[in-house]
Amino acid sequence: MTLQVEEFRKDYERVVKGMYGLSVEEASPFQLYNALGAYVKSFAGEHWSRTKTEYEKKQVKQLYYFSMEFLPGRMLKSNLLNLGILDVVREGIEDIGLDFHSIVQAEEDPALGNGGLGRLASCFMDSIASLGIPGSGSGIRYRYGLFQQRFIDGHQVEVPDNWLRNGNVWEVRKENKAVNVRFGGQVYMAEQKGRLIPVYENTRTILAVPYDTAMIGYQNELVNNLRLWSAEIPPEDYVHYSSISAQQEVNQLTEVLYPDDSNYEGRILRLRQEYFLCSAGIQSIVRYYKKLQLPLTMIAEKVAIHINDTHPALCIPEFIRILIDEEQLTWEQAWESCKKVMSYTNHTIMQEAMEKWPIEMLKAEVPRIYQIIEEINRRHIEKKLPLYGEELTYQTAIIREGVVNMAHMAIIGSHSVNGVAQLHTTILKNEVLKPFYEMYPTRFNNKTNGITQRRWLQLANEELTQLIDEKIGTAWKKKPSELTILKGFVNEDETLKQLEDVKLRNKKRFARYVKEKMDITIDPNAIFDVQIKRLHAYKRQLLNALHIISRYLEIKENPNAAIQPRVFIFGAKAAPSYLYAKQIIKLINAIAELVNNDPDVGDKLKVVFVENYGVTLAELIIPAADVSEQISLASKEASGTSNMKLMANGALTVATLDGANVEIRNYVGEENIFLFGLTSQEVYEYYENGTYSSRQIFESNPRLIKVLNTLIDGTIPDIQEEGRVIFDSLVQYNDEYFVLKDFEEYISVQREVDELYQDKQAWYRKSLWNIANSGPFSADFTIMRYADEIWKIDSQMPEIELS
Ligand code: T68
Repeated sequence: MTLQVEEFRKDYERVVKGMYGLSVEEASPFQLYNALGAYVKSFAGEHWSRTKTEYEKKQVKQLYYFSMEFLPGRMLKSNLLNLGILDVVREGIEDIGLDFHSIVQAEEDPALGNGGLGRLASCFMDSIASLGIPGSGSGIRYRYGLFQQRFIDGHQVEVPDNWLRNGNVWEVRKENKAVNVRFGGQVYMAEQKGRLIPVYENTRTILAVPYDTAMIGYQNELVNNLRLWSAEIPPEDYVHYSSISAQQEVNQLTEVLYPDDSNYEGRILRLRQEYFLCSAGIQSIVRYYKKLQLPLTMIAEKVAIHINDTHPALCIPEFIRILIDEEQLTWEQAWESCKKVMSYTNHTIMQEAMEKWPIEMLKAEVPRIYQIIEEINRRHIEKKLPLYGEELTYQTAIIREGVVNMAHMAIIGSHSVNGVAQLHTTILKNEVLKPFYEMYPTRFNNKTNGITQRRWLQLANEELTQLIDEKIGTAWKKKPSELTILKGFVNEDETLKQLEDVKLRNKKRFARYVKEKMDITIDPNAIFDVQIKRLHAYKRQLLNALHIISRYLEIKENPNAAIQPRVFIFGAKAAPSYLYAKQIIKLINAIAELVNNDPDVGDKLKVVFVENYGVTLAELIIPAADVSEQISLASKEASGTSNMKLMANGALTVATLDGANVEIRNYVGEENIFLFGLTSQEVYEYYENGTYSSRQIFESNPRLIKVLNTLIDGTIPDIQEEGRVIFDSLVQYNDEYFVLKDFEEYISVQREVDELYQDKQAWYRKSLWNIANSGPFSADFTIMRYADEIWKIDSQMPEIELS
């Protein structure tokens, strides 16, 4: 479909008038946005309906990606881009005399996720549609997204994110596709026609209503679906919900997203949310499959279900429940299908993030599901005991010490377990999930994460995109491996200069934002040094902060020394209950207060901690970054994905050999990345021999003494409590994440960064080299591998060829 500017203008003016009874001149930016959204949705509607019909007619195998979190970001521009009408629409809007940018900004950014895991799910949705893979997402339509972050006196304060206040133009409520989900009560087995069937008593039924959103493929006329479920009182059941408290219970279910990242909170409401998603999703899958009129024992030929971390792992017992209780399959039939259908991605090795539900809680909330889990566990033990002996078998038990281990269930009930970067997968095999690797070596595989260049390059960095197009043509947009052609330009001075100009303009754009929002003036000629990710001790924002303090002290000691100016940019939310992370936020804000207002410092050093970091801010910050901070303690960051986004936008990485940093190093070569710090092997050696002494390091390093003392001697304002806690965590409590151990090397590698930046040509040569090597981190590649190796699903686009 080709759209002409004139035609668009007429249509659009009609839509605005139809929706609001206003001319485009009279409509507000939000109304203009909403009307444009409605227009885009109807534009895609044709493809959406055709895709669905085709899938059904051809009976293609389909993927269902279950995730408790999706972070799609604003959808307007991305949908326009993927429909191939971005330029026409922008031109049409501007012809009318409207401001396209303000229309785009009127959209809420749906924060239905915490961080990397949720954003990965959305990058995957974009790639799945763009590669023509039949697949949909299953998640929860949280009434409130992740809290909005405000700083008051440098402290994080959380404000509810009422993102649906003005409605959501992209979603379609599908009341006719609603299903019932049962909670609580008692269940016992009774014989009926020679079969045992469950009889339920005193259960509560909640209606799960799906809201569908089009996932539009990149210029391929294919539209998949993201289905988010919302909890409601079943209309026929109002008598059971006459009390306010019963009504509240339903409303609460899909009210808020849990704000904990890489941490497990064993709360009943979270368990209910997880089961709600799994039950609603699996019921709707089985209902669809039955429409195809194929035997249920063949379901694995048409259905693949992916479990994004263990949060939706109850898909496994729910799938079994439906097949045996409702569809009368035998246990063996259900179990064999289950393993073939299910696959699971692990996103963390952090013990505190591993989901383990108390038995009593599962029994009370989902009694039938608990029975099924017990049976899975019983059969597992019975089968493996004679083969592997007591110790190993016991280590792999699903139920142990009063809790149900969700990762164990996810591995046992599926055919594939993958980590998200090579190093992470290796650690899973050799350390964290070792007993399982011995038992099921072929189930383990690696799928290094990826990002969609469509959002993170084409949309976020239009100028860089244009420059790349000028140099190598546009084929890279469908075939990201072609970015390597840019390697041929690293010795072309003109290209390097153009790259520098693009970066400078992006930095100016961000500087304007900082001036306007925070009233801080930053110099676009300084190095923009960026660390953007959730605040977590293992990610070591603290190490970054200590480096800033060290620079500050140097400037104070010698105010006239020549020093390369740098702006340190942070974006990070802390889980509301994670006190230590919040204390680090306060510390960084206090450092900002100190250095930004010290006349001795001037432009040499600035600290900018942006409020409310999320997808939208990432789109502004990433194109403006010179340095990408990827400094987690080696072994702890499963993959990281901001590392990939920043690299693709030409930032140079300061990194430990952790997560996907290792693979970035392998592609760009050691001389094009700033490496420092312990390796994961060294970290494990320390764990084994227990010889780490942070106090020793502290006491023998005069710089560290000076730097750490500022936390407790009043140099940094207003951090009496936080400063002491952080100081003690490093010196007194032996520095769990080896911050002090890596400090000196970090400082020295940062000096190399300063030196290199003196030579702009050398800097941008490396920058271009990084961009040229970012193709392999396309989520399109990642998804191709998932589809080929795990889901066994073909693309509907025969011409698709990526490498
Ligand atoms: C992240 N995990 C990993 N978890 O930390 C990161 N956790 O290394 C990786 O790149 C990314 O996943 C994608 O694989 C998370 O983001 C969570 O957000 C989370 C949410 C709830 C509970 C536990």
